[in-house]
Amino acid sequence: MMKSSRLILALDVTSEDKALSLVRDLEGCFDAVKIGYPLILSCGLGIVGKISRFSPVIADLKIADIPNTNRLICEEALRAGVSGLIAHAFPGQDSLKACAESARAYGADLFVVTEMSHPGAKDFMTPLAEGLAKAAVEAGATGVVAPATRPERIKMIRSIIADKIIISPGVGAQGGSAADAIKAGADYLIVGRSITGADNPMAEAEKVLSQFKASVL
Ligand code: OMP
Repeated sequence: MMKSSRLILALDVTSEDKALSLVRDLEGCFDAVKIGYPLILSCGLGIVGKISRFSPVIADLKIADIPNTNRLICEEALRAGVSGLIAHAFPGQDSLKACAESARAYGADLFVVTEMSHPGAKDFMTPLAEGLAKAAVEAGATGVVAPATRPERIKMIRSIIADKIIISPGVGAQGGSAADAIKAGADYLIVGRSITGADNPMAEAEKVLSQFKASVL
């Protein structure tokens, strides 16, 4: 993934036409498209090839199983053409290593969830986030997913993962600020509904991009 716009578009829509028209209309505004269960379950894995004509695709399958099942899931997504995967670390180092090895074999990126961005993450994930971030480093992941809704947690996670990449969801619809997430150490922002659900998605994407530029100057 090239760091140019530093925006990852979260394509949580369930219509292929809508997904492809957003990708086409917003081409150039983002560095990657993140797709997950909503789009893959509604359209099938073939959607990966169609989107990757325009952009690298990250499969957000939040992979969280035993090592063998993890490997099988990763390989299906990688064979379909994704260039990045998102996995959970809580099943343990062996499960995470299976994802890391599969990603490496295809020259793809692996991002590991640390603390999630929604309020309920505090129920179980907050006390575990440090260990999950360390597991990501140990597994040789490309980077982690950390919450734009809690910039102070991005800062804490950055102190553990050094120069690994932080991709950060929670800006816009979940209330997080792009500028605060970047200042705290996020490398990329993952933004979905505030752009994909806007009357003018391009204007909304440009708004996020300008906040990005302003905070890195
Ligand atoms: P919006 O809230 O619509 O901008 O979308 C955020 C995207 O990031 C969705 O696709 C979520 O599934 C995803 N996400 C989070 O919102 N919080 C997390 O902690 C982790 C993710 C993720 O792994 O991408």
